[in-house]
Parts: sequence; structure tokens; C-alpha cells
Amino acid sequence: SRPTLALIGATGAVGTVMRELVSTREDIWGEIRLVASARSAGKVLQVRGEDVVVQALAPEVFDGVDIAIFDVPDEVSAEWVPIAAERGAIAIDKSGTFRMEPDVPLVVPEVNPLDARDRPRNIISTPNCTTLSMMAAIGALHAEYTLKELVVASYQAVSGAGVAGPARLYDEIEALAGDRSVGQAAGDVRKALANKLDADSPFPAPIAFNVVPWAGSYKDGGWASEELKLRNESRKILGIPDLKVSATCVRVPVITTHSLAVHARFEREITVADAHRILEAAPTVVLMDDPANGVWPTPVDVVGTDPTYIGRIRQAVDFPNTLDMFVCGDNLRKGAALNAAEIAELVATEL
Ligand code: 2RA
Repeated sequence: SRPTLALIGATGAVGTVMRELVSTREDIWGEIRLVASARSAGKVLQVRGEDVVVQALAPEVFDGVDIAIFDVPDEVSAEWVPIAAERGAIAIDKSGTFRMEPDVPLVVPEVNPLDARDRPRNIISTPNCTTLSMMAAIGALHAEYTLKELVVASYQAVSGAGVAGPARLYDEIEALAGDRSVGQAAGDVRKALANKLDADSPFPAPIAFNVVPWAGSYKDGGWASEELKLRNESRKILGIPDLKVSATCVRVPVITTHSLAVHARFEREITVADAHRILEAAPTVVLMDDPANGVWPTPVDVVGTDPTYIGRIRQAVDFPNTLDMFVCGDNLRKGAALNAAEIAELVATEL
């Protein structure tokens, strides 16, 4: 019989995309259960064109579930993922809780699908959206040229912060619209926003008319958690424990689709033509690299689609064996829901 799937966190930003994906991808599922916090229980949501009543998170919701996909805050995953696994479900977890645990695989199906088979705790983690937004492309290049170093700057969309992110950006833009003098004197954007909006924002600075060099929580040494995730997760997914990685994560006023400027050094010389050949052959990567004709990826052209887009590929002039590139990926799709759906489909073939 067809496997039963449970979506935990079905009402969130990623949960909404998840419901759309399972409704539009090849339908391999039997029952699909929707689960959320008690606050959302009883809501009726559409999956595969049918009404499904959202159930409150409780141990019993996992009974009979083959695969449970979690997109919930870290502390909710920490408590509930092991309960799902104990009750016999394979848990695919989007939170940061288990990603770096040695007995939990961290999987990107294009890069390390076999790791999904070795899951002693019945838990598989899916990476952070910033790491995921580049991984299909970087993984393809690594498979042939062996990656040695990555220096990355991210340009992260506001929906990475959940449904409150886009809500805040739209509110700020609305509050500032119409005043063509704003944004020209230090502090005037903050002042204009303070007059019109409450201070409660998911971002630590105005996000309209601005870029914010901070994403995630504070970590030792002044690092932001997103920057360390990008380093540690890239090492684990690519299977290069000593990969040198340094990242700066920046939030930008884009609704959805993370972009990354990537400076990647390989073991041997790699030309732009080599990279084009590899990336053109990678099934989930779209090469958009014709700068003489203004062809490169941007978030507004990528949002809502599945592939990883790459362009602006250049051989670094002063750094041997090194490419500079610009990558874009929809942070809610490949960056979150799609990767989880792909892992679920991969694992379901074994059931
Ligand atoms: C963000 N990567 O963009 C995060 C979400 N986990 O905020």
C-alpha cells in the first residue's frame, strides 16, 4: 500500500509550499496528514485538491505514519522528532537541531543521496536554506574538480524568517512609499518607520531601502548562526571535513529567493567552459551565464521555481584554480520544502 506522509508545521511559510508540492508532484502517497500547533488545529486546508483538517501535534498523530516531514522551530523538533521516530516514522527534519549529529545524515539528493540510507536514529536532516540554495551547483562542480575552499556572501530573502518576514517588508515599503525624500539622510528611514509601524520586526534593522549584515542568532567570535551553518553543513554534505569556508550572511529586501556570491577554489585548474559543461549537465541546475547579453539569474526571475540558477561565472584573476559565481535558489522550495519532499520520495522508494 502507498506510504502515509505527515507534514508537521503545515501552516507555516514552508508548510504552505510543502502542501503545494505534494499536490503537484508525482503522487506517491496514501494518506497525507497535516499537523500543526494546537493554535492551528481544526483549520481546514487543501492538499491534492481535497480538504484536510489540521491535527494538533500529539504522539498519536504519528501512529501509522511512514514518513514525517518537520518544519517547526528547533525546540519543537528537539522534542517531537524523536517521538515520531520512536513511533516508527522516518523523520525528515528541517530544523537545526540534529543536522550536525554524527548519527543523523544531512542530505541533498543531488549530492549525497546514499547518506539517506544510513539513519540509525530514523532521522534525516535537511540543510539550512542558505546552504541549500547553492549546494546542487557547488556539489556538481566538486564531484569533478574537488573543492578546497569556499568564500561566500549571501543576499537572503525575508521569507527565510517565516511568514512574519514578508509581512514586515510589505509593511515597511507601504509606510515609506510616496515620500521621495526618505532614504537620503542618516536615520530618516528609522524615524519614518517608527512613526508608522510598531517596533516589533523579525529583523534587527529596517529592511526596506536597506541591507542588514545579520541573519540568525549571535555566536562566539561575532559570527551569526547562519554563517556557521553554511560552513558546517557544507563540510558534512560534501563529505569534506576540512573544507575551508568563510561566509558573511546579509538580509536584503527580497521576498523569496536567496542569492549567494561564491568564491570557490578547487584542487586543480578549472575554466569557465569546464564549469559550463558540468552545470549544463546537472539536471536540477539552470545555467544563466551570458553577461555580454545581460543574462544572469536574479531572485525576481527565480522565485516560485525549483532549480538552482547560476551565472556570472568567472575565473578569478588573482587566485589560481578559483571561480567566482552568483547562485540563486528559491529558499522556500529547494531551500526548504522541495529538498524535504525529494528526500521523502527517495526514502519512500525503499519502503
Ligand atoms: C533564513 N536561513 O534565511 C534562514 C532560515 N532558516 O533566515
